[in-house]
Amino acid sequence: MRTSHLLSARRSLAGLATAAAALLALGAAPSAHAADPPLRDLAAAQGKVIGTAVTGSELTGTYGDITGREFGSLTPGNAMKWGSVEPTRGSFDWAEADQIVAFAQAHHQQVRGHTLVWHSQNPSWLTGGSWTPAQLSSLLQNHISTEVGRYQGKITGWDVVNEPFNEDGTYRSTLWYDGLGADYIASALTWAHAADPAAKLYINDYNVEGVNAKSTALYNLVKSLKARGVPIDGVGLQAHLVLGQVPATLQQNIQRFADLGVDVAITELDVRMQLPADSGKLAQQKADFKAVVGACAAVTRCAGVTVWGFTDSDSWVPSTFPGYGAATPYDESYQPKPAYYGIAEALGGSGGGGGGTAPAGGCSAAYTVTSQWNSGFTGQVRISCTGASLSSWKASWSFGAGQQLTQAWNAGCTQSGAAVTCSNISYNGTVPDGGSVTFGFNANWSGSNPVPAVSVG
Ligand code: G2I
Repeated sequence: MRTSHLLSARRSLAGLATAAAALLALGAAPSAHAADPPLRDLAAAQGKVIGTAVTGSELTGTYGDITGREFGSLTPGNAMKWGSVEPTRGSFDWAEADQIVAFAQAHHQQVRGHTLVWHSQNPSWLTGGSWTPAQLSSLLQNHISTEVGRYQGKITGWDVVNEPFNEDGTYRSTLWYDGLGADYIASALTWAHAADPAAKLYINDYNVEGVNAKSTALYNLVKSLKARGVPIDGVGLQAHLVLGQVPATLQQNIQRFADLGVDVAITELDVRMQLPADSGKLAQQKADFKAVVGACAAVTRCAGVTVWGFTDSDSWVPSTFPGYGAATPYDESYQPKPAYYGIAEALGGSGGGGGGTAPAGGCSAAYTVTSQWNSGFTGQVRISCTGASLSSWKASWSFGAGQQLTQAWNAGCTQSGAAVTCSNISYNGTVPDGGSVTFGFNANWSGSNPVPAVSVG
C-alpha cells in the first residue's frame, strides 16, 4: 500500500468500512484531486523511463517500497564506481552492485550502470601508481571488460565515460586524458561494446543541459565518434540544477543530440535550494522538475529521467553545498514534495493535488490508517507547515469509538478517556516552513474505527 502518499492511501483504504484517511487541518478542507498511478507507470505510458539513484544498503522498508513502486530504473549512486568495486588491486567487491541489480530484477526495473571511466572515486592504488600508457590502457580495458562482462545482459545503459570536459569545452586533464589522449573515450566505448553488445553506451556530463560551449564540445565529440563508427548510443545530461535555473535551451539541446542519431537521458536530476525550504521555493522546484521532465517527454529520443536520489535523506547535496539541500522529490520523511507532483504532471498525470496540499499560512495534520487487522491498527500522523513553522508541537484528537492507544513512535503520546495527546520528542520538534514531521502509533479498535479530527499546536 502507498503509505507515503496521502491521497493514494485514501483511495486504497476506501474499501475498508471502518478506516479512512483524512486531512483535517485547522479548518482547511482536503484537496479533492484523484490520485495518480506511480511515476513509473505514468512514464511507461509516455514511452519513457523514470529512474532514481540508489544506495544498496537502504533498499528495505519505506525506502525500498518507494524505490520499487515509483521507479522503472535504478542507477547505483556509488556502488559500480571503480573505487567501490576494486578497492585493492585484483580484489573485487561486487556486493552492493549485485544487491542493486538483484533488487531491480525483482522489481522489473532497468539498471543504468554508472560509471566506468571517471577522474573521481578511483581506487588509490590506481591514482597513486605510475603507469606507462600501455599499462594504463591495459588496466582500463581489463576494468571495463570485467565489470561490463559481469553484468552483461543486465544493464540497459552504461555511463561509460563520465565528465570528460571542462566548462570551456576543452578536455579535462585526468589520469586517462593525460596518459592516453582523447582517444581513451573511443577505446573505452569499443571495449564496453565488446563486453556487452546489447548495452546502450553513454557519455555523461554536467552543465551540458543547455546549449553552451561544454555541450557543444560533447556534441562535436559524439558527431565525430559516430562518423568513425565508434559505438556510441547516447548522451547523459546529469542536470544537477539550482532552483529556478533550468536552462531555457534544454529541449533544443536534447533535440540536437537526438538529431545526431543518439539517445538522450537526463541522468542525475536534482534541484537544490538554499535552506530552509519554504512553500515558494518548493513551488519553484515543482516547476523546475516539471520543466526538465517535460523537455524529455517532448523529444522522442529522450529515453527518460533519473533523479539523483529520490529523498532528501539520501542526497549528495547538503554535504557538498553547505546551506543547500531539499533537492529531491521526497522529503526526509519520505513524503512526496511538490516536485514529485511536477514530475507526475509532466508525465501526463493530474498531479494528485500536490503543490497545494497544506493550507496557506498554517500547520496541519494528516491522519492516516496505514494498516488494520481484526483488533488493531497502525496509524500515522503527518504534521506539515506552509507559510508557518513550529519549534515544538502537540497533536490532539479524540477517539470516538473506544479505540485505545497501545504504542507510539517518534512522539510521546498519552490517552485519557477518549482524548489522545501526542507531543514531539527532543529530536523532532522543529517543523520548518515547507517541511513536515511524521509519527506513528498502534491502537486497538472494535466495532468501528472512524477517523478523528486532529488539531495541531
Ligand atoms: O557528485 C554528484 C554526482 C556528479 N556526477 C557523477 C556522480 O557519480 C556523482 O555522484 C556522487 C554521489 O552521489 C556521492 O555519494 O559522487 C560523489 C563523489 O564524487 C559521492 O560522494 C561520495 C563521498 O564523497 C564519499 O565521502 C562517500 O564515501 O559518497 C561516498 C559514499 O557515500
